[in-house]
Amino acid sequence: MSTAVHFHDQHLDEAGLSFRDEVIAGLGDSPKALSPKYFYDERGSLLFEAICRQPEYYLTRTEEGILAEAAEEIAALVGPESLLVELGSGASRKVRLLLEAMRPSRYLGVDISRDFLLQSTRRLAADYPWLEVHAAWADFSERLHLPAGIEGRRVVAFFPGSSIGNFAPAEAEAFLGRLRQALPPGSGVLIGVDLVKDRRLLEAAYNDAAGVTAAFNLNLLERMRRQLGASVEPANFRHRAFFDAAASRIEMHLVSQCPQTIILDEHRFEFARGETLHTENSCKYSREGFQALARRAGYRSSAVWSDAEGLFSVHYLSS
Ligand code: AVI
Repeated sequence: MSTAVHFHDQHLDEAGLSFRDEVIAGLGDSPKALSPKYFYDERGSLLFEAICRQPEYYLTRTEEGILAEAAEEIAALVGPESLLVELGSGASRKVRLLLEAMRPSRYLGVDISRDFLLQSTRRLAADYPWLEVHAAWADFSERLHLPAGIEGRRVVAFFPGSSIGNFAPAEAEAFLGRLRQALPPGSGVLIGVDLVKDRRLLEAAYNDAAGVTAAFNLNLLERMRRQLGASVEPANFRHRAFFDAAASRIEMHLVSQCPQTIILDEHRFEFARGETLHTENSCKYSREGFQALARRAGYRSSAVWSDAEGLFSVHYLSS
């Protein structure tokens, strides 16, 4: 097998609104809001990797621990000769645990951040010469389809990191339903889901002492300046993240520190002092709550794994 990556360009901007259009729509809205998918330009993807290494951000290391322990069991559930599709592949180390245990014949990484996707899939191709590696540059939250010609005998979609939590529950259900339809019958979904827990632990995870999550949040404004030429002063905003227990979610905002205006071409967006731009929701579930959501999306919950402290869960859903 060659170490080349088969690249599938799924023409991101055709799939939905472009960053510019969404900034104009989101900053013009009341309250102001923007999709968290725009965090992930190259700098944002690197900052996210750094978040995953912060001591307060328990999600990554806990999920890795669960996967390391359950890898053989997962491999047995999935069976050999499969296609492993990783949604939001980033620079993930987690998938390596699965690759080594499952030994799928093909791997497809799907990510919104093109350069990051290419670098990480090239590394996989170099490290696993027996694996046929594909990369699809795509916004899978908008449109899901397997690139032509790479269907495997069995498909397993791996959606780690509790990224499902960045959808509202109704959207998560709709997304899982679309995923089920995009995969051949008999496919499975292996999905990491963060569990609801003590507010202090949750809030610490999104307010790390080193300020990496703050930099990640503020990078959205820097990206507007870099990529769109917007006139915006990130230093005039502050990161805020808190747990809303009623909605069972962490909310992230950028809080305007003074009255100010963001200018993008002919558009002007006024911010009052204290007004926020809502940048992310990160929903937290109980095991049973997530199983019920998956059932509504048409899946059978075949297995759930968790850590000893009950911080995080990994579900295997069968379609
Ligand atoms: C990618 N996603 C699951 C992360 C989360 O925890 O919601 C993104 C993140 N936002 C702030 N910290 C990490």
